[in-house]
Amino acid sequence: MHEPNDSALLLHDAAQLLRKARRVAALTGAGVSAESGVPTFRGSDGLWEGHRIEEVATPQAFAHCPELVWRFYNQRRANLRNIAPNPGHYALVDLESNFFQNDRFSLITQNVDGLHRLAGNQRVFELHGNITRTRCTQCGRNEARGLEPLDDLPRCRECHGLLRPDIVWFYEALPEDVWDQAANATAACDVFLVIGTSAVVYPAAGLVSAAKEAGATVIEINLNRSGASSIADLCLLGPSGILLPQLVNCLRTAATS
Ligand code: BV8
Ligand code: ZN
Repeated sequence: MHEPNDSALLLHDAAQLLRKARRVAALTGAGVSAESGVPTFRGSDGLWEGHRIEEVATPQAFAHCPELVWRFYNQRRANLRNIAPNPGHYALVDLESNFFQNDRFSLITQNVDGLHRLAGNQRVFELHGNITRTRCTQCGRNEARGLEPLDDLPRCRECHGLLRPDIVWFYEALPEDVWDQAANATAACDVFLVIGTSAVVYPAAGLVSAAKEAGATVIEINLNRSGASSIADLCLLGPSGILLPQLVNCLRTAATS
């Protein structure tokens, strides 16, 4: 694994690897949205109103105090109304639209903010759900609600059951179809980008070693070292909103030279 000695050299190496790749998969975490102003989980020492995220984002917390959990999500929904994708998001759209068309680019995200689709990526697998959708705890009805303000305890328009965010909480299983598509994309890729994630939440973080075992080259982009760094073949340290556009520019230059 290269140490980050000369970022220009590392960018060049990473671009060469992408240039030779047929299929690319990218796993993103909260770090990709950080430069859009979305707080990360563990950067803010993982606390929200003094609660640990792992304590608020659970079915137990929702059963015990649904108001607290809805306050947590309604506040994040409100924050997202003033948030836009950043150059890192658009660089990933560039990769899918101009370099790896026809389903050869798979974007696997742990993020629930919807910014990858908002930026324009098409083939997006949201492992942990999406904060703009609600699900009825009574009839299971799944609704796209955008970022409209919701009640403190929102009710289903069909059966008046209590709604929950359509998000995978801790100790809940990931959506099977989404997981299968993400695992298949990981097994089929030549280059696996792991971007802006501490790689501590499973089973998502397990995709990094799965990619490696399937023979992919793993390239990490992160501000700091993470749980993926020891597996990565290349570690580009820096903000993804800067490094991703630089990487795509390098790839574009390499492709035209
Ligand atoms: C499950 C929705 C079983 C909520 C989320 C002990 C050991 C191993 C596993 C476990 C264990 N105990 C419990 C578990 C399982 C648990 C888990 O992994 N826990 C961890 C904490 C130990 N996992 C689960 O519970 C999963 N389910 O296992 O179910 C099961 C199976 C069958 C049937 C029933 C049950 C469910 C996990 C999903 C939880 N939901 N999100 C919400 O969002 O409100 S996880 C949450 O963490 C977010 O989705 C987030 O995306 C995810 C990971 O965090 P990151 O995205 O990585 O964010 P973080 O802040 O940590 O890091 C940011 C990174 O960005 C940093 O590295 C930073 O350096 C970098 N960065 C910052 N700025 C930038 C940057 N990089 C580049 N540029 C920048 N500008
Ligand atoms: Zn209902």
